[in-house]
This record gives sequence, C-alpha cells and structure tokens, in this order.
Amino acid sequence: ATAVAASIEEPITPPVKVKYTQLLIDGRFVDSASGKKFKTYDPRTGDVITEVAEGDAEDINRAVSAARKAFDEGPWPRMTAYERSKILLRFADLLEQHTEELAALESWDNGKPYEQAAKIELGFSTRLARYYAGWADKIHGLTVPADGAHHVQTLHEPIGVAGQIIPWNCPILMFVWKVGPALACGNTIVVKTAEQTPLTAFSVAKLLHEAGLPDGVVNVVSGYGPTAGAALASHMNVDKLAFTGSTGTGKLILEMAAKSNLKPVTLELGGKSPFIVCKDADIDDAVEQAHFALFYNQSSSSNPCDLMMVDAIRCYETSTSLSQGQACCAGSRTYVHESVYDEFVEKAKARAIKRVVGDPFRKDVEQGPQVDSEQFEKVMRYIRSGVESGARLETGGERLGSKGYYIRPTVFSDVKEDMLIAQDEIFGPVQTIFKFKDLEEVARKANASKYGLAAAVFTKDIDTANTLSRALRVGTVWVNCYHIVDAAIPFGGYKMSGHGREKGIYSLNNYLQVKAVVTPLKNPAW
Ligand code: TXE
Repeated sequence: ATAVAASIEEPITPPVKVKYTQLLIDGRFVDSASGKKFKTYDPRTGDVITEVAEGDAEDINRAVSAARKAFDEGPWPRMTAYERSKILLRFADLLEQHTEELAALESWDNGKPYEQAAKIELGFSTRLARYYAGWADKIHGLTVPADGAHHVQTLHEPIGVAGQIIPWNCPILMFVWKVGPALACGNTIVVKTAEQTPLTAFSVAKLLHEAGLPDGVVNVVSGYGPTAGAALASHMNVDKLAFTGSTGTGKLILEMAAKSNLKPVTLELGGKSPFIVCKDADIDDAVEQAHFALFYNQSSSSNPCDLMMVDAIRCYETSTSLSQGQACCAGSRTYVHESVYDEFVEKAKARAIKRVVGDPFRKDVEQGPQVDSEQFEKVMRYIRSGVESGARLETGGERLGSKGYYIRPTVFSDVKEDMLIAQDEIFGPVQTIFKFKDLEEVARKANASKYGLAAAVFTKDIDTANTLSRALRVGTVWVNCYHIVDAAIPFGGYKMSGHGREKGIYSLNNYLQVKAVVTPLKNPAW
C-alpha cells in the first residue's frame, strides 16, 4: 500500500513516445490552418505531455472537403464490400499488434490503468473492428411485394460524409466504435476528438491507412468543442452526425444540426443508472458488482472482467476510465432493500476502502486519476454538496496524494432523491446508496430521472427480474450482472440519455440511406 501511495508522488515514466500531434486530413498529417496548438496534460501530475494542432472551422472545412471528395470521387464507396471488409480486418490485426503502444499512450493522456486499456479496451476495439468488417459484405436491401405490376426493391446506400464527435473517457474505443459501422457501410468520416485526450486517435487513424484505407476516408481533427466541434455539427456538407458526450452539449449539437442542413443525429449522452438490490439478492455478489458498476474493478475474483481477452471483450465498459467512475452507464444510484441495507452499506464501504488507487502504469492499480482538473473539481464539488445536503459520508470524500487528480473512492449512504448527488451525473468515484421498501416504489424512483441509459436488478426471483426489467425506462437492463457489453449488443438511451442505438445490427441504420426503386413489369404474369 505504501508503494502504491508513493507512486502518486513519484509517477512512473510512460513506456511510449508521442509520435503524431498534427491533424490528419486527406491521408496526411498537417498543421492547423491558423498554426495554433493546444496543450494536452498528464492527469497524474497536471504537467504538459505535448502540444497538439488546434483545429477550428477552417480545418473542419478542409477535412470535410477531403471526406466529400473521397465519397464523391474516391474508391471507398465504389470498391467491393469484400475489399472494405478486408481493410477493416487488416486494421484489426494492426490494432492487436500495436496494443501495448496504444494502451500506454491512452493511459498517459487519460489516466486510466494501463492494464485495463491494454487488455480490455484495446481488446474490445479490435473485436469491434472485426465485427464491423464482418458486416461490410452483408449489407443489402430487400425486394418488396408491392401491389400492382411493379418490381420494387430497396437499395441500402451509404449516407455520405459522417461527422463524429467523441469524448475523452474512452478515446480509442469511442473512435473505433464510431468509425466501424460508418466504414462498413461505405461512408467517409471527419472525427473531432476530445481536447482532453487528442493523442491516440492520430495513431489509430494512421493504422487504418496502413491497412489500406484510401486517403480522405477518415480525417481526424483535434480541437475544442465550441470551435471545431461546432463547425462540424453545423457544417452544410456533413450528411450525418454522431456524438457521445454530455447531455448539455448533445442539445447544442441537435440545435446546430437543425439550424444547418437537418443532418440526422445519433446521441449517446449522460446517465444516472439505477442498480437495484432486492431483498433476496446474493449480497456479497451484489456488493462487488455494485462497486464494479460504479467504480469498476478488474482484480476481484467475482468480477467477470478478469485478464482473459475473451472476457475482456465481453465487458469493455469496465476497462475505460470507468475505473475512475467516468462511465456513461456507471451504476450511479445504488438502491438497496431495507432488510439488507445496513449489511450492504457496511460491505460496500469496506470494498471501497480496499480499492487500490495509484499510478495507472502500476500493474496492481484499480483506479488512476480523473482526466483533468475540471473533472476533478466537478467531482469534489458534488462530494461537498452531498455532505452539505445531509447524505452520510461513509468513506473517501477527499483528494489522494499531493499531485494530479486522484480522488479517494467515496461512498455516501442515506442518499435522498431530492439531493443533487442523487440527480446529476457525477462522473467520478462516488457511490450513492439509497434505501427502498418495495418494488413499486423502487421502480418509480429508478424511473424518476431525466436519464435512461442503463439499470441493474439483483434478485434470485425471475418474476421480480422480469417485472423490473419491463418497468425500467432504460436502454439496457443487466440482471445479476453489470457492464456486460458486446459488439453485437445495442447500446443507447431512453429520455435525455440520447437518441438511437450504437453497436450491433442497429448501428448500421445510422449510416445508411434506404432508396426504393420501382420499375413497371411488362409481363407481370411471368
Ligand atoms: O463533455 P462535452 P465534457 C459527461 C460527464 C462529464 C460531463 C462534461 O458527466 O462530467 O459530460 O464533460 C465536444 N459543439 N460526459 O465537458 O462538452 C468536446 O470537444 C460541438 C459523458 O468533456 O460533452 C468533446 O469532443 N462539440 C460522456 C465532446 O463534445 C462540442 C462522455 C464531449 O464534450 C461542443 C464525456 C460544442 N459546442 C462526458 N462542446 C458519455 N456519454 O460517455 C463540446 N464539444
């Protein structure tokens, strides 16, 4: 424990060098048009890692022009689907080969434990790339038995130039998760990365080109939201926009899309997901899984995310900076039945105290620093608000060490629905525990949120599981498990957690136009 604590004061030298810091437009690394750069920071210390090209509206214009040209004139939408599939498969192989380097860069820029970035997040990204490679040559329309003497068919066509704005909590995964379906369908893309974590997307996009992707098909612009991001969302020549981030920014994106060219928008936004522990649940398992759902934990034996790649693929969410509670689908409202409440709170507190926080490059670390000072301050503000509003601080609640953005794992009990910490997305290592009496009450309270991303039900009773699963207004219900995600499982939210579904077969519709072709039949009888 002393060594782990010391690792916060004496950070480990990252085993990687930064190679790319320029925008990737039309297959080439270039400076921003203005020549401006911005700094990206190491969350372990707050020190500058390097400076990166700061793209703005002009660079978005250049990137969109390149993507437009690649779509209108280039080989990508015209090559056989099998060729596209082979390029995506080669890309997956390259991701696998560069796992260590990419994971180290990711961990450095974002603060997530290296082990998780490498074994789980890169594993899942590779799996996603292969999954979408598999779809490329299986996308096709239908013949339609319309009334009258007509031959009717639908063509499923790529939508055109896709703009994709991604967040900082899982940069590589979000990149592959977003470009995968768009590429499988034959679109071209401009990705705007998050200003907190610009580094890895350049390297990943470089691998796409090494795999044979034609120039201009994927362009990467680093820069700020209100400049580069807004230029992409309001661009007249972008045919589709996909966004993952905060609900507030999601609203702005939708407005910009509406005010420009009415481009369709997919939104994956915040959450405040209920984790319901019924009176008949296996309490020890529920404590561990609830901890894992909020904080994420990889090292416990009951955790499905052991270091095996195959398991890693099954539960990507847990990999990302979710280890710092920075997950959109974190189980951030823990509802516990009154008959097991005291036991649960004691055990949840003990588990949080055991949590290993330290330098993300140490193998034994479960939790690194929050991504930046802004997120760190936000989480600390919520912790203060929890205390002031009368929730019981069981453990944590303070900064860890004297450097960087580490927060001691925090547990609040006696949380009430009207408190801010019960309503807002904290996006940090803060577990909030509520007491409930009966199922009707917990279903009502669980649904009394502006969000609807995910939920969990822990019970041994199949009727309770079914009743709650149907009652909860959320995009995913995990029964007796959490964070089990897969390339094929759709992901997305109800209410203000977003629009549309990503992953699985559902994600393809986001990137396709359907064209009906109607031809008269000269000899219908034949
Ligand atoms: O998000 P933003 P922030 C939640 C989480 C977090 C909070 C704030 O609660 O604490 O959001 O994080 C780009 N036009 N999530 O401020 O602003 C921005 O550059 C166009 C949940 O980082 O939504 C970045 O690329 N784009 C979440 C992306 O939007 C704009 C993941 C996300 O940033 C823009 C991240 C604008 N006006 C945060 N302003 C999840 N759902 O997983 C910003 N951006």
